Formats: sequence, C-alpha cells, structure tokens
Amino acid sequence: MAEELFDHVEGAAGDGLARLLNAIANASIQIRIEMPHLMGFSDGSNKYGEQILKLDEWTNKFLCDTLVETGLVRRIYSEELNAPVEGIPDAPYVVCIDPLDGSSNVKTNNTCGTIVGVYEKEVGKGSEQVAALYKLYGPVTTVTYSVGKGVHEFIKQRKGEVKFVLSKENMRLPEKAGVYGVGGKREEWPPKLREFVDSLEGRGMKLRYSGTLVADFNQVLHYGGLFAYPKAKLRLAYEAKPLAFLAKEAGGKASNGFKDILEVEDDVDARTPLFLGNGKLIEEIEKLK
Ligand code: AFP
Repeated sequence: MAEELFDHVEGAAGDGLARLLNAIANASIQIRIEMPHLMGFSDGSNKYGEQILKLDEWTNKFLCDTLVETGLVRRIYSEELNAPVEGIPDAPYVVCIDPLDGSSNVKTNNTCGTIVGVYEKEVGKGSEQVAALYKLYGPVTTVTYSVGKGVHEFIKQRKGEVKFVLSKENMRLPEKAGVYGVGGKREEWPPKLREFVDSLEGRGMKLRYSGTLVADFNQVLHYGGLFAYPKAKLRLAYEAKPLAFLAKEAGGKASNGFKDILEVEDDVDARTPLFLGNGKLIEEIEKLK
C-alpha cells in the first residue's frame, strides 16, 4: 500500500510533528473548496501595506484555527497578521506561515500555495527549523516536506479521500540545472547579476517564472536551476527560510547574495533578497561583486 504522510513523518520525527504536518496537509481540502467562492479583495491590508484578498483572509484564519486546534502550537506568526496568534501555552511548536503564497495568481487561475516553517519554543535562525513544508494548489494538490531527513513529496488522492500518499522520496536537485526564474525589474538588479542571468541560457537553461514562489521553487526542485528575487521583496521568515531549509535538504543552497539564508538573523517580519537553487549557481552569485 502507498505510504501516507502521517506514517512517513511519524517514522522520521515522531507523533507530534506527524500530527502537525498532517493537519496542515488536510487543511488543503477545505482551502480548495473555498477558492472559487472567495475571489476579490477584502477591506483590509497586511503589515506590508498590500491589499488582502478575501481568500487570503479566510485561508489565514482557517489555517491558524487548524493549527491551534491540534493543541501542538504555542504561537503562530503569519505574513497576513500584524501580531502573532497565541496558541496553547507550553505547546511544543511555534509556526511561521504564508497562508496563500502567490495570491495575485488567484484571479488568473494560476498556481498558488502555502508555506510553513516550524520551530521549537520560538522563531530562530532558519537552521533551527525542525520542519518546513509547502503545498501547491496546482492541477493536483501536493505537500512537499522535510523534518531534516530529506525532502519528500506527497500527492492528495482522488476527490473525497482525505489521503496524501508518497509520490517522491528523498528528492535531490538534479545536478544539471534546467530552469531559471528571476523576479522584479532588470533595472533593479546589480549589473553583474544581469550579466550572470544573461549567461544562463547559454548554459542550456530555460526561463520559467510564474509569480508564485512555491511554484517556481517547485520547478527548480524537479528540474534543477535557480530561483532569484534580487530586490528585498520576499519575506525572510514566511517564504525564504522554509524554502531554504528544503533546498538544503535536497542538496541545494539559499542565499541573500552574501550569506546563507539559514544563518541570517533578523526580525520575523524582515524582507530579504533571495537566491535559491543548485549550490554551484548560488556560490557563483555570492562571488559577483
Ligand atoms: P503575492 O502572495 O502577493 O502574490 O506575492 C507573491 C510573492 O511574494 C512570491 O510568491 C513571488 O515569488 C513574488 O511575490 C512575485 O513577485 P512579482 O509579482 O514581483 O513577480
């Protein structure tokens, strides 16, 4: 029988993380059901001054409630909230969430996702995460997770079944880099970086950019290559650190251009430049001056 998510996580990290990650995975079902009904903007904006979609608002609340209901979460930091949600005092985990990554893609029906980083006691450096995962709401729903023992992908089974089964175990970034995607405007990139990006097609790489970080990182994980957003737009705790944890576990690297993202210490709401993918490419970028 195909291995299910709960059993896989429990085997690697015990019952607590298994219950937590399983609850996050299962929340996808309700999120997908709500998607067609919650198009359009809410009245609010988040701490980054961005207008919040009704779906952003609903997904954030639903995920926070789901996490608190597990009884395993002491505090939740969310990209969408000005202050953390307090869970159960003395519960083992603190969680950082980007509830709906790439929500600007909702109105065009392109892929979006959810990103989660899990810590014990309090948010620390990215290397202190005990688990990270992302979900993709694509043609199928996938959950890709790590508890520091490799990266594994699970697929939601057919409609009606609340079951995620193993589709790829111990994923590694292919050594030959196949795709690249760089966000923001070229005029904002340092000139040496522009030259570097211009050289990538000559190395056999193809452009792939969707505007949803998890979707773009997912391509890099499957095909090898580079995702970059050189301007400090992306969120360190909610986007960069969880994906950096997964990239490292898959044999890749993540950097802010100078330093390993997993070692950066900054405010929970800080933004960062992000370079993510095959180690050799990231090292080249760090040497560009
Ligand atoms: P939204 O969640 O507001 O759509 O932002 C998505 C995101 O943070 C990240 O997922 C993308 O990689 C990046 O922004 C896309 O930015 P551009 O729209 O500037 O390409």
